[in-house]
Amino acid sequence: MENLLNMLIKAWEYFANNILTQPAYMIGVIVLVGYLLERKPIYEALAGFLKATIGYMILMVGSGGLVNSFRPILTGLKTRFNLTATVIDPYFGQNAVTAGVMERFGRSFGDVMLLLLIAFIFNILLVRFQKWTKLRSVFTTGNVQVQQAATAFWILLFCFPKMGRIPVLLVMGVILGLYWAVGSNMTVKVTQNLTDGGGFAVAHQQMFGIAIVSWLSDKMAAAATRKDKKQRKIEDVELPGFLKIFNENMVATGILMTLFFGIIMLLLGRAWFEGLYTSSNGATGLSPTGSFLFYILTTSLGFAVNLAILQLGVRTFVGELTESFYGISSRLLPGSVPGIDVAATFAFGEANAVTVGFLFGALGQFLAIAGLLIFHSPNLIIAGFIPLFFDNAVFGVFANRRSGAKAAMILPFCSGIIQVLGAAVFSAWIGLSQYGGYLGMFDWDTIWPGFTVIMKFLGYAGVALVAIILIAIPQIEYRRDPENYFLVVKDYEKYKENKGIRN
Ligand code: ASC
Repeated sequence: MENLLNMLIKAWEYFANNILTQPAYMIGVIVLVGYLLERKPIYEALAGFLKATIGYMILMVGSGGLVNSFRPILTGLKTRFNLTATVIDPYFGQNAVTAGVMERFGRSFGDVMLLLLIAFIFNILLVRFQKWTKLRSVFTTGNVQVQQAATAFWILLFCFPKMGRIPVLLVMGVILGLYWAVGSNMTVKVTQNLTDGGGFAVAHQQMFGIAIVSWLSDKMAAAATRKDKKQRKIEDVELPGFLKIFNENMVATGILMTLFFGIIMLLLGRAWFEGLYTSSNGATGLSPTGSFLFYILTTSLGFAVNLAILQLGVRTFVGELTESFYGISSRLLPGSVPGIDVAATFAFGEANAVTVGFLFGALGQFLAIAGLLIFHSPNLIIAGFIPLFFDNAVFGVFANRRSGAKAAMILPFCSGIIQVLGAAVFSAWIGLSQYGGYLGMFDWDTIWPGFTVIMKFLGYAGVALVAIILIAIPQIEYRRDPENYFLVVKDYEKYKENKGIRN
């Protein structure tokens, strides 16, 4: 009996470490299973597995390239100017939990993986019982699930420091599983609109954010129509004279990022990058004989390079995923879509919206950080590249698609301010700022702090209330349009016909 249990644990660990938390293989396996369920020949299923996995790996080269080049530049501000500050970045947040959870709560980080498993299974069950839950999406982005499970684990211990090990896992497993299912479900319709029936939802760290931004954009669009004002999308803006070159995405991104990162890099100074070179044994940074000007240029233009790689990766795997998921949604999980990395949306919509969203988000964040400095906030925030880019750029894309250029500037700008202020207050309150990092993505600066307040002050009744709120959301969404609610994933063409959507 004990042997069997050990074997099961080993098998789970193997699966968790190699597949569940490695989204490239996770997506590959989903494609493989989907094709097998569709009774495709095994060689086709394997080919699909390879294409999806390789495509996802390409996406990760792009998104990893972005993060690795620009994260050190932003966090460099902390060391360069000797600031005691909390870095908002999911990996820094995860490290902060790992560093503090034993010291502060006497718990081990190992439980985080169990929490992840419980929440994931719960998410699948919620979708399986769709008839009652109205949930349509399974969260598959494993790298992000680890970070969220870690932060959620901390939050629950903060609310209930004395809660036993098993209750912690069960309670948070339910709340987190609900958040994954409900959050990604909220992105289903708008992602289908954006991708013209791409057959996936977003499973990341700003799902409520996407729903809020889309809702506000729709309101802005409706208000403009009422006033008979023409709404211009970013792609419709005709720039005069030499500014025309900004219509080409790579040129626009190249120029804007060179200006943006150029200023920050000049602020850090040449010596800082030479120091990076020495400490990394030449792996990154600027060699003492190199040109600083060209170093800045290469780094900044790398933004457009990595974005192009990322988009290529998405195009490689999305087709396979859409086609194969039919097998899963027709046999295992009816009426469902996979929730995948938010980066997948960057291959759709207007490419310049990505750049616009990022830059306006950065403006908002820097303004808020300046506010923290001016008002001598006890907790200072350092902008992390991941919240800056993956939250705000995606808000830009959805806002531009649903409303236009104005929404794509205003909404990410507001998000930037909210991210910094939310993270500053929340990370200090729950004690993670002490360990130097916080997850910091949009949902974790807004709705999670809200959940935490409810649970901290209402205790177990608060846990129940949070669960009820989450359970109620898809019910409300469903009731608003019962006829098309499932159709939007089952038959997007028919859905468009019903709604009178062209294109
Ligand atoms: C995150 C995180 C990443 C990136 C990646 C974007 O939140 O932890 O590694 O965003 O998922 O593609």
